[in-house]
Amino acid sequence: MPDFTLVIGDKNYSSWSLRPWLLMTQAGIGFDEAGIRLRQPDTRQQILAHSPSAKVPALKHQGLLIWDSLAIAEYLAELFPHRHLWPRDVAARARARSISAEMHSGFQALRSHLPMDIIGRHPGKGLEAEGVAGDIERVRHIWRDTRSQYGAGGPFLFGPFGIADAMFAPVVSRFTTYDVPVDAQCRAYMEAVWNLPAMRKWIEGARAQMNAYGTG
Ligand SMILES: N[C@@H](CCC(=O)N[C@@H](CS)C(=O)NCC(=O)O)C(=O)O
Repeated sequence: MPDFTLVIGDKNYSSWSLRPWLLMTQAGIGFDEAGIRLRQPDTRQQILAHSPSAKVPALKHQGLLIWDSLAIAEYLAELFPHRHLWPRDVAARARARSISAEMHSGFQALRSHLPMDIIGRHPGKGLEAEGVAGDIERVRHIWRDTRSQYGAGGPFLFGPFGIADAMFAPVVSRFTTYDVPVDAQCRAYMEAVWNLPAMRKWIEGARAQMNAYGTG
C-alpha cells in the first residue's frame, strides 16, 4: 500500500490534477488515486471531504494534507531529493521555479479561452479571444528560451523531465487540442511531453472516463 493518496478531478478536464499525477507517475512514486467527478451538484461536497481548499489536487501523506499543485510538487522534491525533480544547478533551479510559478499564477486568457480537453480536438477555437495570442507567444518564448539555455541534457525544459515540465504539460495538451501554431523546437518539446509513458497513461485514463460517463 503506497503512503500517498492523490485526490484528483476528471482526467479529461482537470489540468491542475494532471500536474502532480504526471510528476509522481513519471518519477515512479507510487500512490493511490481518489478520483472526484467535477461539474456535478455534489462536487464541492466531495472535494471538501478531502480538502478544505475545495479544490483538487490534494495529496495525503502520513496524516499530512498538502493541497495545491505547486505545493505538492515542492513537498515531493523535498521528500525525494535524489530524484532531482528540480534541476541540480542553482541557476537552472531558480529559472525552473520562476517559470513554474509564472505558469501557476498567470496565463488567465489561455486558461479561460482554451480550457483543457485532452481528448477533444477544436482546431483554432478561442485563438482570437482577447489576451490569448499574448499568452501563447509567452509560452512559446519560455519553451524556446529554456530549451536553448538549459535543455542540452535531454528533450525536456531542463534536460530530464521535472516539475517545470509537469507544470506545462496541460499547456502541451491545450496547444494540441486547439492546434496552436508552433515552430519545430516547440513541436519537438511538445512531442516529448505528449509521448511520456505517464502522459499516455493519463490520456488513456481520460478516454476511459469519458466513455464511462457516456460523453466520449
Ligand atoms: N491553484 C490550484 C488550482 C486548483 C483548481 O482550480 N482545481 C480545480 C479543478 S482543475 C477545482 O478543484 N475546481 C473545483 C470544482 O470544480 O468544483 C492548484 O494549483 O492546485
